[in-house]
Amino acid sequence: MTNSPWGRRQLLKSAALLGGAGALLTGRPAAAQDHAHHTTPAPTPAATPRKLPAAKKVVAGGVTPPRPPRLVPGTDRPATITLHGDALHGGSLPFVLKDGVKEFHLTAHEFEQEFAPGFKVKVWGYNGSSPGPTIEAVEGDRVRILVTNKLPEATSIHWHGVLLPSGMDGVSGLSAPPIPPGETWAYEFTLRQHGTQMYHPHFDEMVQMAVGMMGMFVIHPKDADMGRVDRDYTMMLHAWAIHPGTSRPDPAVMLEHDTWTINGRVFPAVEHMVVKTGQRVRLRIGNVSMHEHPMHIHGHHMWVTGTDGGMLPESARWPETTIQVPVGTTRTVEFVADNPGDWAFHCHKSHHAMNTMGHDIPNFLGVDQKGVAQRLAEQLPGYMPMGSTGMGDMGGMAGMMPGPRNTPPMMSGTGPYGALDMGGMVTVIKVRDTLADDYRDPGWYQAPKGTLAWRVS
Ligand SMILES: [Cu+2]
Repeated sequence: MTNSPWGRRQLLKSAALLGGAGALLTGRPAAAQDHAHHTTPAPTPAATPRKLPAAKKVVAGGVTPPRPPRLVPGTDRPATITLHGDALHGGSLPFVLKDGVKEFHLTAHEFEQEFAPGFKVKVWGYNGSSPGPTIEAVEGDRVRILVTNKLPEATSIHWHGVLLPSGMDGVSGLSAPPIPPGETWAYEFTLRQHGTQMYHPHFDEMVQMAVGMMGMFVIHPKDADMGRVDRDYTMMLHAWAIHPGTSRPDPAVMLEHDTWTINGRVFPAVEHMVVKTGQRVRLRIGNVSMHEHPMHIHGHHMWVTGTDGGMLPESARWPETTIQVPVGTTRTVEFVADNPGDWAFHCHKSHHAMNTMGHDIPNFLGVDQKGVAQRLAEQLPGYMPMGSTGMGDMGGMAGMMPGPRNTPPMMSGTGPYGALDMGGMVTVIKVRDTLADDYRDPGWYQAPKGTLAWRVS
């Protein structure tokens, strides 16, 4: 524990306040004490239900599976690809057609999800995934969504931004009763809009969303020519408080989150987006976390084409390189991938582009701390201070040294040119002139001669 940034923070606090290892001996991270603004206890493990969908495994050794083109059933429109979604349906929830109604089935339950290989988190989600599978349909469809509750408490689903009858809106106690544990309820409505929407509980939402219950709801326009793109991606951003050494998100934390995910994974385990040069690409980004996320694209300009309030008229679209995704909204952007290469796509809050750390570690930047470190190390074996020249080395060091159990290194990506010094809410857009038909991961970009930065002296 002492070698992690968390450990450093704890040790410093302990040394200052408790004269030693007091806080360590309690076994409870100080942040849990600092930020317990609310008294709601962490959810208790669900009673073991008999049959649950298996949790999806993080794709090990190569985070990006092939994503061959797939069509929205009954149309010639490219279906959306939900990052880390299953291979067969691209992360969209399969349905059965019953008397003209598309019937979907979501099961809310607890399971373990690997945010990165070896970093296992006990989440609540749907059908073995957090965020749950994307509900993908077409404007004009009548949909019925069966929701089975296998959680230890009641739940409901609110269809965020979907225009529907009041009784289907899923606000427990206001629209309809909540769904008790063990029961299955149905929501049914006709989609009279198109756009990028979401779903999430509206029962004990502070706890249920904090531990992972959410999903995307993509509605394609009835007009097949409207807003056509070549590649369509869907992702949800989320903020978690998973105290180092633990595996259960702490819903009582209001703002000091420590784990930042794109579709329930942290960089470098976040799926990359693989596109062909010249393609028009759509990114649908949802956020029901407690923080806004300014998502930044490299190498391209993107146009904001929609929100959860609908598609923007062309005259109202504007170009950005960073799109703010506020809390409780979706943002849809498009860009033409006209620049081959490996391009970062990440939250521009630099604390969100890294993995676990305490945010109030003392600032030692520029301080000669050799003497201090030595004296502290005498009292606290294993003590290691924050770098005097920055924290760039820490990812590598934290990656090599044993940290708290079940805690990813702070910044741990490795690229073709070495350490990436990033984690959290980061992924890569790979633009290539040629790709295999199934859009399998082409590997790292080879910079053509004369296009790579070089050492001068
Ligand atoms: Cu962010």
